[in-house]
Amino acid sequence: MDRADAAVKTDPSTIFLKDYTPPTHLIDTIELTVRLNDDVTTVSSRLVGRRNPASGSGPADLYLDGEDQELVSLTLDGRTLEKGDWRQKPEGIVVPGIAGDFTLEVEGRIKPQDNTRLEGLYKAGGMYCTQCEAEGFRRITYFPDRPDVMAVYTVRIEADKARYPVLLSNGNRIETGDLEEGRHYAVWHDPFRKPAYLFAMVAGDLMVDRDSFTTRSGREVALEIYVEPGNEGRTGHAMDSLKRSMAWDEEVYGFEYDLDIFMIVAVSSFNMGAMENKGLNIFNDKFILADLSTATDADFQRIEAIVAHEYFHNWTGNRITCRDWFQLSLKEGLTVFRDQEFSADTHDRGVKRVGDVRLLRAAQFPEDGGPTAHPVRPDSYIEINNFYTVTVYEKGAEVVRMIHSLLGAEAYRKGIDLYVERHDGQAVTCDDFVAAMQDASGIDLTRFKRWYAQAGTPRVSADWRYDEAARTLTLDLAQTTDPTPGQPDKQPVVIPLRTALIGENGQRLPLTVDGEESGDETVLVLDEAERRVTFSDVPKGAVPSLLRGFSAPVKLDAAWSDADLGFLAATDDDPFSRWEALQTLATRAILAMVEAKRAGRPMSLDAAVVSAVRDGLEDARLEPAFLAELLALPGESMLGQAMDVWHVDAVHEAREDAIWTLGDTLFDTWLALYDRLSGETAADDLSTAAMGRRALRNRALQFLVSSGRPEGLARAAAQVQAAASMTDVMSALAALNDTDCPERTEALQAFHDRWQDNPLVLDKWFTLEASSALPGTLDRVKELQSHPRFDPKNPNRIRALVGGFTMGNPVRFHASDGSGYAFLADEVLRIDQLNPQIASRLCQPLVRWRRFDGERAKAMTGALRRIVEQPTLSKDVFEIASKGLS
Ligand code: B3K
Ligand code: ZN
Repeated sequence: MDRADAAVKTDPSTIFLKDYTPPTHLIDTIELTVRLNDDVTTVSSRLVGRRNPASGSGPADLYLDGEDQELVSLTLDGRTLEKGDWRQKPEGIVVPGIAGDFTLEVEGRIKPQDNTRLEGLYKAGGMYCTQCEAEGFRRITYFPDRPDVMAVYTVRIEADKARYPVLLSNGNRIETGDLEEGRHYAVWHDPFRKPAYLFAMVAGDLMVDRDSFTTRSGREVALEIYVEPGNEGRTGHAMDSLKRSMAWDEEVYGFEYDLDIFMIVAVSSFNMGAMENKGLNIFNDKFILADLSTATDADFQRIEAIVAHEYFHNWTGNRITCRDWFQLSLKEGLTVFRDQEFSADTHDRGVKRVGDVRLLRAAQFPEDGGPTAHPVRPDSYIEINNFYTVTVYEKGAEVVRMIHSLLGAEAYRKGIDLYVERHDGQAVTCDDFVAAMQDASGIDLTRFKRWYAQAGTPRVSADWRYDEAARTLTLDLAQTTDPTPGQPDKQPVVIPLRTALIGENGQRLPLTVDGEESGDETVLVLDEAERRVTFSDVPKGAVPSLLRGFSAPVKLDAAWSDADLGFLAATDDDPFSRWEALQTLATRAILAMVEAKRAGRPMSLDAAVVSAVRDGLEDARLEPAFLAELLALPGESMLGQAMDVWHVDAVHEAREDAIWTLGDTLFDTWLALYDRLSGETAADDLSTAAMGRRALRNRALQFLVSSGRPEGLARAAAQVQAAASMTDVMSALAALNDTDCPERTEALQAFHDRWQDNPLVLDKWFTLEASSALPGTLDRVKELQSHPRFDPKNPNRIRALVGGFTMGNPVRFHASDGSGYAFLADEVLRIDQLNPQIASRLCQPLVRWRRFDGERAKAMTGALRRIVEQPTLSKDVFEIASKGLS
């Protein structure tokens, strides 16, 4: 797509990592006063700064970012600046010729009540709150809004006392008082230097849940969670998760909290999950509010993980931050790895790993293989908000995980200690992180760093030969990475492959690798295009178990026969590898069904899958939570990814048929399992074991319903009615959701009627309606856009209904008449006028058009073209849609 065709009014420019230069000036302190008013809010700031020695000496231009505000006055060292003393830029101003120390005072006016982008200071419901990452602070006041400018903040907030009794900002509250006309103020001081993106403030009429945590050095930290009235009593799980996160971070990383107070505020309109502002995290209320009647087990686990993630940023992100936004994975990849490990330690490690890999494959692999592919450390962007991606987060976490496995836990921890010793209080790069890991361990990570620079998912092939006479097994490994936009030639990366050999009796065998005894599990490092490894003294019948624990984010193509996979699915002691073996077997079988269907042949599920599932069901050693994962068939998009062209309808039908076969053939087993697990677990038991039993019982229910037999439907309908827990209600509704039957209609209606006053629970209903594979779903989605409880501006509502359809309903979204794509284009254009970040995220499914047949691809590119032709398009959507067409 030629940029000229796009007809955007502004020509958004690209920012490059190679153009980075240090800031000309540093800001040591900022005193900010925000006077909140219904019509116009005034913001005054007083910056004390100096010339940055790292950038040079003598007079230099001071650039201040600023957007969407009225600049009232500028005062430099006590002198009011006139028009000619500074220059206006499209997205900021320049004050020229500042040589030494200076004090700059800025007065401006903003209108948070009109801020629909939800960046900067905005109103959500009846409260004011902020979101400054990545570049929201410039929408509050003129400031060098870049993460390598770190200042000490003192913030005074003034507001009407009756309507906004609670006034919060980062750090410690140092003063409060009353003002005239029923107003009041609070002053907050944060002693830690921080970049502007970590600034936060809140004003509202809020309820608070208080608790405390004693750090290991004996300091008492006040913990406060603020919610809107009506939501009190639903913060217990978040508070408990917070305390456990604080203890885990001390124990595993030696990180102790550093202020006397830690606050969380839950807001109802928020662009993403949550934000780690220093001492004052702001959360999407979806990831705080939970109680037994409204939250599923998955909700409880997600809340715990996000609370932990944001808390963990206090050290990995806040104390040590990013030099520039290209380094985003420095804080995000590392912090995701940390939250994944926290959850693994808290629950079942194997199940957690399977879930993380599922997400990586479902979302990151397609990104890495499509037109918006970018490295973990991107080299350019148009709009940085588009780079809060699964690549930067989840692949970034895999990169840190590989460092952890190459170094071992002990050296990794030494690396973390060295990283903190060197860089506490600084804004640094991914190179600095890797250097600390390398220096602390003595392991050369030069080549490993290619993971940060090179986009694309490496493919690893593994082939082997057994020599019976010599008792050797020779393993040939090779890697390649397909070209990605801007990177036609790829180099080999460093791939740690955790490997074992499983003997005929299902046990791990002792390993001799290239003549060296290596225990019964080893990490083979593939850092060239090819590598040959010889295992000696190998008995006949041994099967290699490769990429155990998913030790690298690669696509593995290994020469397993179906019989090998069946064997590993029944015996491998590595949970990921065992799960993977059954997934691979099932994928092969379902793809064979797709082929048969497309060739007009009868299709049926390979008996090997049925017997692998039966073996799993009969294996008494397996934890229920793991068994529930093992028995889940690969999703439609995973199957689509395994094909050159994703034949949406054939994949849907083949998968449905496979589930029906398993439901029907093993009906009595599912029924016995379901009935045995019923009544075994109290609905209010939130232990990991109880969650696992519920997951397995609901897996059985899914197969029972899919069999189409009346006993299955009856059990699902009864489970909805019993409404023992939200997990059981939602699982039963999901099991019924693709079947056109009175049980479904009645159950959905009853759910709606019961929960229509609870927006977060009603979102679950919107998503169920939007993700049903039944025909007519798109019309239903359009109808629900006029539902009285559907707020078309609220990100959670949009994600539930529109996202539920476009991301959660492949067969209807990809309808061959293009209706789903046209609907999405309309929505992207509508939402872009209000909230570009949400619009840009929503647009993503359209850029994957190369994966589909000609007719669909044409309709998808047509929709993208209609989007880029919109003259007032945001940078956010422009970047995604235009890259999607390129
Ligand atoms: N750091 C925030 C994400 C900010 C997104 C800005 N578009 C939450 C997190 O990753 O912890
Ligand atoms: Zn984060």
